[in-house]
Amino acid sequence: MAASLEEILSSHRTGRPVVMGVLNVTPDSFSDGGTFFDPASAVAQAARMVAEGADIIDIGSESTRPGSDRVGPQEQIRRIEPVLPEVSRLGVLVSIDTTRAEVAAFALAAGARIINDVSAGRDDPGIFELAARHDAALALMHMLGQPKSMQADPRYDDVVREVCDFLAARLAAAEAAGVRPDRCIVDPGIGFGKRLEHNLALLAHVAALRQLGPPVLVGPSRKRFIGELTGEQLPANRLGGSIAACLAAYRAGATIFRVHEVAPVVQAFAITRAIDQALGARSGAPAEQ
Ligand code: HH2
Repeated sequence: MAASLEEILSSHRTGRPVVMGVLNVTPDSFSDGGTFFDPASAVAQAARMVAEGADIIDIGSESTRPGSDRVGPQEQIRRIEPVLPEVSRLGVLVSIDTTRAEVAAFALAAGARIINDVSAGRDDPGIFELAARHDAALALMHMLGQPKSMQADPRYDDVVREVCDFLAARLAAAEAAGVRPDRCIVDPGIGFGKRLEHNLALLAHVAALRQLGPPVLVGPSRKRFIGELTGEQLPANRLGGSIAACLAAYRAGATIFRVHEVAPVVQAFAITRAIDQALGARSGAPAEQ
């Protein structure tokens, strides 16, 4: 059973892993650019991910890969218009991956319930007020700089502390604009202005982000750090690394996972949870005789 919005927003308390399937309606995304640019293939891919057990479909119409150019709100809306209402009709929770309030407003009117803002409200502060007005869930992600230049020379003194401080400040800004804290999700932004060691530190120290309060979302799927560690050049061949990163982040306290391949990740979590339950059953109170 797919999770409800309330189950997703309380996943950090229940430990339920939530799988968010990526749907890039773009010609140029880093791992699947162009594959789902055609509306019919995008809707078919969403239906496939729903059948595979996705709890959320995250629809994006602007690539944020390193070096990418921005796409204006009108063009973003033009791209999602034939897709988002159809995906919403599948009965799955829809999230809109955008930094622009105009695009998010269109998506919410067409059935989306979650705004996934990789700029955490810095590109367009109107997104906070919009989320508050619609009581939408709001994912706030850390990014150092802008996609065009973020990988040029990312530096931190203490990446985990700086990402936590940034997210705490953005949570406060969202709350000041009327967003309820219990509608927020935080995300360390794997690959967004980070070197290999930064990505690994953030995945290892999700527990520090958990201290902020909201559930933690991570998006390691197919990203460059997996290629750097393994030599695998093709993003589509990075499934093993993607699953390992999700499971490690789950162990550290993350509960929402943004992934390109849903079925293998759902399977990995089914096994992880069954083993966790076996552990709990054995180490719990001894059964009465
Ligand atoms: N990563 C990407 C896009 N959106 N949103 C959140 N919350 N967290 C992430 O880690 C994240 C995200 C980049 O991945 P992808 O959508 O596959 O590529 P592109 O930006 O090239 O479309």
